[in-house]
Amino acid sequence: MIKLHYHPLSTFSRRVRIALAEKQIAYEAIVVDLAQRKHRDPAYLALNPYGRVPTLEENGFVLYESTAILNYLEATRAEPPLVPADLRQRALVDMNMKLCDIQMTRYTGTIIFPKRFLPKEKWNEAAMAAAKGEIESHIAILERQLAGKSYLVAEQFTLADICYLPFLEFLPLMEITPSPAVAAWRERLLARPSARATKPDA
Ligand SMILES: N[C@@H](CCC(=O)N[C@@H](CS)C(=O)NCC(=O)O)C(=O)O
Repeated sequence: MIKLHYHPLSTFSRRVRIALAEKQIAYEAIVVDLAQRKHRDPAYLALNPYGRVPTLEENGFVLYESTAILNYLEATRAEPPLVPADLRQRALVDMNMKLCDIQMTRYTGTIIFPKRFLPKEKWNEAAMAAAKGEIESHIAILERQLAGKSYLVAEQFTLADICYLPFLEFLPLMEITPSPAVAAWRERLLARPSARATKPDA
């Protein structure tokens, strides 16, 4: 059985939990208490030397990095499919997964982490404003991409949408008002049962 080391407030862990829910895969959920710095314990670092969540284990096989885990779940449990059958469309899913990390999540942490977990005195407001600008530029590109479409690729809910979903949750916290197509896409994604079941408390 799959074991997932995760934290309930972790955005990257949520990607994997959503995929597991979409595919109705039973798994053992193991909370890594980040507040207690359990991700820095030698036992956890032996599993994942980067000390981050999520980490997946299956019969001695260990995998970290949420996008690699999503691809592994898709490769080993194809139903229901979270990538299109067409190879070019599938390549577009990969491209969008990568762009999510280099154009979006690279910047969201600068805003979301302090706002969720640090007192205001510790916020780096200049860095947060710069990050917000980067995210808004990316969202302007997504707006054009999503115009007249329900999902990022192939009119199908895919791993690319899953990658964005936990971060779209926090657009209000980041004080980013999404443009119409992005707003509709966000609502569509957040309404999924897998998203509702994994919504963080804070
Ligand atoms: N690129 C990683 C990012 C994972 C990540 O940054 N997880 C955060 C929680 S959302 C974490 O474990 N932070 C603890 C730390 O970096 O010390 C992935 O996609 O899995």
